[in-house]
Amino acid sequence: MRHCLFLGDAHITPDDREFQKRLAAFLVSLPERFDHLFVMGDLFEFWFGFTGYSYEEEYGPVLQAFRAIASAGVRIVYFEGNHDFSMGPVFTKELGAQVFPDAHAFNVDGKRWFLTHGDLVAAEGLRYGTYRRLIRNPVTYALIRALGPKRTLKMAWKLGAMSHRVYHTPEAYDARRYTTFVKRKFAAGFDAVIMGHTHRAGVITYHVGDKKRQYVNCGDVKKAETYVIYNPESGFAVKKGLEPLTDL
Ligand SMILES: [Mn+2]
Repeated sequence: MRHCLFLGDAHITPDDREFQKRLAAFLVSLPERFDHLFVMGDLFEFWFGFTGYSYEEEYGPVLQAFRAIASAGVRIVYFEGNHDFSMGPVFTKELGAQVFPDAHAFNVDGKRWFLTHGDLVAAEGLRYGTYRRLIRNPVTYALIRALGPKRTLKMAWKLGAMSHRVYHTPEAYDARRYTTFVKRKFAAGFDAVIMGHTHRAGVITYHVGDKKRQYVNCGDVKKAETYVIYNPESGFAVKKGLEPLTDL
């Protein structure tokens, strides 16, 4: 893993044709420049992976770009959010993506990274945890599968609105909760904690003893057009603007 790009929280809807095309044009400029694309969750306003349903109608431009970069050798790593869950065969089979429903740790250039969407950080001790358990359980998944894509998608926009009410509370973005969480991860030996969900991009460096630790958030790739890059020489950096990349 050498050159990585992190993005998320676009909450793309089928109506977002212009943004989807803009993001697609940006994504297809990644091969040769980045070998890993980390989607940090909530890229889509709603995604549930059904076998035999590919979301072409809803998210065609973005999916075509994913296909192009996957076949050009970019490894896609997807951390599910609170709007996109059970990514399913489009991601795991067709795009060959690594999909993580919750959190995962990677060793990169001798450092330990902890990655997760971030909704559970805000959820600790809140009604949000209950909401998440309600959505993310085998019974709900079975019900969604039984409903099928057409009926589920009709309902999804209502569920999305519910999720926004539950998640987008002041507590949900309370920076102190994130600070407490990342410090706990630093104490556990992680060098970097990488998340999304707050829609606030940043690379914050902490000095823990003689070690440098970092909290990285990729922010909102749609409204703020922010994302984060990593390379072994200069580390993490926030970038802004979705013009296709031209420099190497
Ligand atoms: Mn989220």
